Amino acid sequence: MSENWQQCEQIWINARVATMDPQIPGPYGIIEDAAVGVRQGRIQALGPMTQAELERLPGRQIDVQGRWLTPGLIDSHTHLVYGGERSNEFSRRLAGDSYAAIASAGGGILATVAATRALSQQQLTDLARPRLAALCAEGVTTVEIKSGYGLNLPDELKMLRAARALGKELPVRIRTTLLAAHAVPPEYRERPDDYVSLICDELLPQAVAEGLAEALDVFCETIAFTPAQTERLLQAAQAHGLGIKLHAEQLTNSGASALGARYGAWSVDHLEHLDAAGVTALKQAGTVATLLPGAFYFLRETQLPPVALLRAQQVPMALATDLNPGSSPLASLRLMLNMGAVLFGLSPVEALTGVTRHAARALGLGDKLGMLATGYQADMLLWNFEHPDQLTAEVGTFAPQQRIFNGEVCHV
Ligand code: DI6
Ligand code: FE
Repeated sequence: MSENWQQCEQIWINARVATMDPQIPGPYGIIEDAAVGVRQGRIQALGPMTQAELERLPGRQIDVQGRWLTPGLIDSHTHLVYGGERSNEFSRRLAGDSYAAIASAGGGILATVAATRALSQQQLTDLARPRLAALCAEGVTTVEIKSGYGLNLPDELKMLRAARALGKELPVRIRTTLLAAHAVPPEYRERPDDYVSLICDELLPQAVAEGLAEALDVFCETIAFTPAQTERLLQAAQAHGLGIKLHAEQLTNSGASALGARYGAWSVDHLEHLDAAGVTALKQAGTVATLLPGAFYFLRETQLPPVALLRAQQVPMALATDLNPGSSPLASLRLMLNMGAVLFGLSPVEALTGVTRHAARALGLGDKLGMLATGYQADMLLWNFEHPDQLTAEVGTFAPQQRIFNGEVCHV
């Protein structure tokens, strides 16, 4: 028995482990009859184990009797801190209006900006808590939350603080992204470049100084920021050592993905209008392509992201909820697995990889999260399904039996 096992504080035994580790052959990187040992919140040892070895194991043991362990799920793209709601726009779109037309008429993101500015940090946290709890109940252990409904210094920082506060209340890892460049605020309607300067010169440095964001994101789109404005923002992010994410090619093709790739973006997201040149740029840079089927579905988009091209070029694909009040008010990552398969043609293995290993990479956390392997964080889920394909095939039929966060079994 190796020293690694001797040092474990707690060991899950008799498990079937879908490690998601690409070094383990076969779909899902499955290890049968396995044990997973944890020490100080991390996986200390993992592997198949015979009955004789089991008898000599130290530490506290949890016998899971042949049930499955997977990595905790990661929602790598959300806007789940916001005020108000936009069901009126839903009704307008059902009657034929487009998302872009509603946005251009002062609705859309700006409607949520007004509602968000009117609330306190505590009120925003209180409103966001049930959305986050819904994700957690399905097995999510890491969530990225963006700002982007404040669009000025105090309100953007208020959003980031509200998001960070949630991570202190619930057993979930929160990563925050500054999306001050989500829309041009009404005060700057006639001079958007001045708003970009405000972000580069004040907002971004302040968020970094207070340690409130790991990454910067920009909505690069005809109704938001131009590629030139986006590039200025990416330069500022790079100068401050932030990770880079982009909302790219959602409504039109602007070449934002290739731009993001040039700046070493962790991910570019949406991508319905991504072209072949963009796919090649992502491949060369190792940037993750994040697909958001909830927004595609909810906006009744018909242009599909180029999944076959992404697959052929082996670009890592992540899946996320994009949880937000306008284009994806859908607090279910499990639903996204199903939609990723049914709407976009991902296989169940690709879908689960998109909310584990590739999602971790989309957050710059690919060396710590997203698979079960020695040295990785012990964020794990215990399930009693028959086969991991069920995670993608079914919605709402079963929940994790244990949710393990940093090696601790929790009750959320
Ligand atoms: N694209 C989206 O789908 C969300 N943000 C973005 O840039 C929508 C945000 C909203 O409508 O409130
Ligand atoms: Fe988004």
